[in-house]
Parts: sequence; structure tokens; C-alpha cells
Amino acid sequence: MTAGDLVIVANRLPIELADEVDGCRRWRRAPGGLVSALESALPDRKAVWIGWAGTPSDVASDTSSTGNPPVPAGTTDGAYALIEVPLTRADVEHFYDGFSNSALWPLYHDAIATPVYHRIDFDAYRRVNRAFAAAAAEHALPGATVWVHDYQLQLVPAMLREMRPDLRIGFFLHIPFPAADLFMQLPWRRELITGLVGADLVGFQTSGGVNNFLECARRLLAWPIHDDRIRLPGTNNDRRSCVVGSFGISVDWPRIDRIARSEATVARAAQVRAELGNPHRILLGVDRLDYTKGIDVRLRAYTELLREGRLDPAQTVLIQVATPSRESVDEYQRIRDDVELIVSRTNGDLGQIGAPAIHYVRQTQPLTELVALYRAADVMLVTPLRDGMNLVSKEYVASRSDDDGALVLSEFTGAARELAAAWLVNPHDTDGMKDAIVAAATAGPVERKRRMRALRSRVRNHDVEHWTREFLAALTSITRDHGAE
Ligand code: ADQ
Repeated sequence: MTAGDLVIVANRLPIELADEVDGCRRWRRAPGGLVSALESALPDRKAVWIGWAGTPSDVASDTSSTGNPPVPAGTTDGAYALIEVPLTRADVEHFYDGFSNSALWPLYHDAIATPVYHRIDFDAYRRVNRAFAAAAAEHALPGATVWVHDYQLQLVPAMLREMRPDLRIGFFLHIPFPAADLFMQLPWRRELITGLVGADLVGFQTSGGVNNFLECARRLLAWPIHDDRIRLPGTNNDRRSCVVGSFGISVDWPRIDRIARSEATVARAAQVRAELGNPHRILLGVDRLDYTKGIDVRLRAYTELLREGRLDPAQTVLIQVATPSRESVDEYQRIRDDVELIVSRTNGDLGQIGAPAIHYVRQTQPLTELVALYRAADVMLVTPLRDGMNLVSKEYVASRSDDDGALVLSEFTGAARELAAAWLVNPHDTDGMKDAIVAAATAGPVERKRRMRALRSRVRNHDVEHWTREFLAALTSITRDHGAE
């Protein structure tokens, strides 16, 4: 049986089905920060990754005649093993689209959209979390380290501890943890907090998340809390603590830097610029098409600037790349409609034939293309209403080996805590955002260089390898303390 001394538990496996040029569907490595983040930690260990493959199990069997290949047992280079947790269509509807993405996601993002609480959804969340915990219990070697990820799996730590008390368990939340007054809305608030403190270490993107979580634990658990430690009840021998800390995730700097400096990327960036008619300024947005990302507010601010003549439509172009996301959830259809209405109105009113004011691409792009766009962009617009970290802002910085470019960044991202040299904006303040966009677009080369160098130094020294190392080192040291207490 496959078993590891490092077990990653995440909602998705790091693979996806793709149509190849020969017409066959094959599994390939999924793009995305978490995959490259964790892969840097996996090769030296006997590692296992547990997750869902992305296709409901009852659909997969219905359609086996279409030739979907079985989920591979490991990565093609044999770096680590893959264990699938199958989800049915009902699980996807209630656990994923329902409790995870219609209750937790909006609640944890300051209830920007109204969270929807259905008991049937939470029942599925509990059931699926138990299936993930059981898979981890089955595939972890004695005394192994298990690292559980994100809001879809918050009950896993306590469930897993009950099944396997010998394990070291870490949990990392990729999205914000909300203020206690918001969290208290949740009908299952105590169960979720208890689920999380099943871990030895619970990590958040920022100290704000840590403080909010500790406040909820104080209100809901009535267990002693000293600094960053929650002391759980138990007899002297099996008493333990749950430690809470902040670990800001980051990007794979060496990989992005290599792509950014390559001749192909530099040539592609120049080609993009030429194809846009060599405008004076290129502004860029790159996001999952999600209502938390503030795509609509940024497009409105840009449109107003064009209408007022503060930016010249003949000299300025905005590219918005949006990757489709969670399209079976109503709120996501709504944000797509809102964004597309703004794009078409702005282009109808202010664009010219062959020269739209906004170039809108609703497609997933390879990282090489994104890096070329980052290099071509004079101003990067990252304006979420709330974001745990935001990797796009750090990818932009890592791509600018020419020390040029200007980053406009929302204060409500975790990244803003680290990237103070950006033009920081409050996305709720349209006038303030317009001023910041104009300031970034008109800044002189000396100011751009000064700010970009400060940003690059921060991201280079705190890349994703640093994040993984810090989290795992903290987890290891806590467990070692146990016996001594
Ligand atoms: P996300 O909400 O997905 O992540 P973000 O951190 O910006 O947000 O990561 C998005 C990733 O998708 C980036 O790596 C980006 O390059 C990629 N991407 C965006 N648009 C794309 C496109 N059109 N084509 C291809 N790739 C595209 C969640 C949290 C964040 C947290 C991360 C990691 O919401 O706050 O930073 O997890 O912890």
C-alpha cells in the first residue's frame, strides 16, 4: 500500500485532464501556485498527495466510454504518489459548490456576497471531510507529517487526530479568516473551530487571520490561550497545544525569473505591445473571475478616467485576463455578467474599430504568456475587495527583472502587508483608486525603479520555497516540544 512520511491533503490533486493535440485526453500537471509551492518540499521525502481529481466519480463511470484515462498512481517523474478521494455529483453540489463556495467563501471574504447556509450542504461537508481524513489516516506512515490545506477541509485535522493520534498535523488556510462577529453567523461555528484545533499548527496568511481566529477560539472554546497557543483539555500524558501562526504564501521566484528573462518572453512582450498599436501605457488585470477580486470596480474606475480625459483612450489600453471559475455558482454568473456589461459598454462608447479601450480575454493562459503580459504591462491593477494573499501581485513583481513597471494594489489583500512600496488603494474608494491609477501611470522612471526594487527585494527573499520551509520547520518544532511539556 502507498504510504508517505509527508502527506499533503488538499481539495484537488495537482493534476488535470487536458485535450492533447492527438485528440486524446490525458492527465497533466495542474497549473497553479500551490502545486509548485509544495513540490519544492516533496522530492526529498516519501510523499503522498491526497485530493479529488476534479471529475465526479458517478460522471466518470457513466462516461468511461468517452475514454477518460484513470487517475495516475503518481506523478510522471515519480516524485510523489497520488491518492484520489472520489466525489459524487451530489458531493460536488453540496460540499463544493454549496458549503465551501456558497457559505464559507463569501463569509470568509467579509460577506461581500451573502453566505448561504443549508444543513444538507454542511452534512455533505462533514461527510467529505471524513473521507479525506480516512484517506490520510490510511496513507500516512507511523509518526508522519500531514499538511492539510484550505477552507474546504477545516474539519479534517480533528477527525484525523482521532483516527491517528501519532501524526503531526498542520493546517494552512489560503483565504482570510474573518472577524469574530462575522464568523459567529455560522450555525456550525464551534464544530469548525474544534476541527481546526485538531492540528498541532494552524497557519494563516497574515497576523489579522491569526488574531481573528484566536478571538473566535476564545469566545467558543473556553480553553486557556497563551500568546499563540491554545491549550487543549486532557490528562497530563495526552495534553497538547494547538499553535497558531502567520505564514504569507509566495511565488516560485526562480521559475518566474527564468521565464521573465528568456528571449522568448521578452520578444512576446514586445509583440503584444506592437499588436496593441504601441500605446503609451498598457494597464493589466489578471484574475480568477471571482466577485472578491474587484474586477468590476477597477474597470469602472478606468472607464471614468477615460471619460474624464485623465487617461487618453488613444494612448492607453487595458488588458483584462480572467480565468473562468466556479461557473455553477450563481454569484459567479452574476459577476461575469457585470464585468462583461462594463467591457462592452466601455468599448462601445470609447473604443474605435481595431482599437478597443479594454481587451478582455476570458481564458486560462499558460504561465509563459502571463509572464510576457506582466512584462508588457506598465501598470498592474490588483484591486480585490478582500484576498488572503494574492499571488498575481507577486508574480508581476517577480517578472520585472527590468526593475520597471508599477503595481496598484488593494489594501485588502494579504500581499499589501508585504508590498508597501506599491501604490496602495482602497477599492471601495473609486476616486482614491482613480488617483492612484493616474499616479502609477504617470510616475517617472526613477520613482518606478525605486519602488520596484523594494518590491522585488521583498518577494525574492520571501518566495514560496521560504514559505514551505518555514511552515514545515514550525510544525516539526512544535511537535518536538510536546513531550517536554
Ligand atoms: P486565488 O483566489 O486563486 O488563490 P491568487 O493568489 O491571485 O488567487 O492566485 C491565482 C493564480 O491563478 C495565480 O497564480 C495566477 O497566475 C493564476 N491565474 C489567474 N488568472 C489566470 C489566467 N487567466 N490563466 C492562468 N492562470 C491564471 C487563493 C487565495 C489567495 C491566495 C492563494 C494562494 O484566494 O488569496 O494568494 O490561494 O494561497
